[in-house]
Amino acid sequence: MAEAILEELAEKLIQGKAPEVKELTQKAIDAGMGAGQILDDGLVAGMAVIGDRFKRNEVYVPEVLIAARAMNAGMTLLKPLLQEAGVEPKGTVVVGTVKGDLHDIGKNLVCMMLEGAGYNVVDLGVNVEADKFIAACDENQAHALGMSALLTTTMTSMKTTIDAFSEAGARDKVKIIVGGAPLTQNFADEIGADGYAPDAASAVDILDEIIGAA
Ligand code: B12
Repeated sequence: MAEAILEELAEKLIQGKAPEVKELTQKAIDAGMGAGQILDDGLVAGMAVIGDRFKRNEVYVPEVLIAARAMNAGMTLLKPLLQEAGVEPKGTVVVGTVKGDLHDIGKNLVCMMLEGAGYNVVDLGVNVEADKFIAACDENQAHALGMSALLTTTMTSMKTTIDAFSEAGARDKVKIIVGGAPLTQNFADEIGADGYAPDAASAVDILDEIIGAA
């Protein structure tokens, strides 16, 4: 019975059906299932399928956004219960688009995927200066920082930011991952990032790997 509800919940999330996801989340809660179980075996399981399909180009940005909206519909019911139950997130990740860059569609997808995978995400928005990244990582005791850049002219802000972390003595406290259409693994290596991912679903994989939260 429990398994059937959670399977249906994952399936409706994959289909992007927000009202049904909300309804089934409530049904699972009413059936006495734990918030952590509903999250992991229902919502996160569904989002993982979307992530895999997105990686394989079987679904595109709109489908991911619609699935993320459905995920949020379930999360509004689960969040208070998760807090009450003290279910720990996998880790805290500060995310932002670097200074001079206003592109945020990819960054928002990364945030949604990370939240969907069980991370606590602090989204700083766009045009974020190095000092703001450093302060936010410190205030939130972040395990990781994710930086996004879509312009060849702003990719360099990533190196400036990583250098600023080193100068502030904060580089060892946080793992740094980078992404955005013009980036490559080579570039990430050159600027001293800990990880790079070409898409939002792989961002989860790389983060799980480098902070050991899989
Ligand atoms: C939409 C868009 C805009 C919108 C942005 C709206 C918004 N809210 O984001 C607007 C109109 C504002 C805009 C403005 C500009 N844009 Co523009 N824009 C685009 C466009 C068409 C799509 C970008 C996008 O959203 N892609 C979809 C997302 C899902 O993909 P993504 O961002 O790459 O993200 C994925 C991965 O890269 C990865 N990822 C992303 N971030 C991160 C972070 C981490 C940590 C990780 C792990 C992974 C990761 O995961 C994401 C999901 O899978 C691209 C062209 C293109 N086809 O890419 C041009 C493009 C990026 N823009 C370009 C330019 C030049 C500009 C402007 C300078 C234009 C102008 N002359 O004013 C301004 C710059 C404004 C500024 N200061 O930022 C150029 C950049 C060229 C270059 N080599 O630098 C492009 C490539 C267009 C072109 N062919 O010339 N733009």
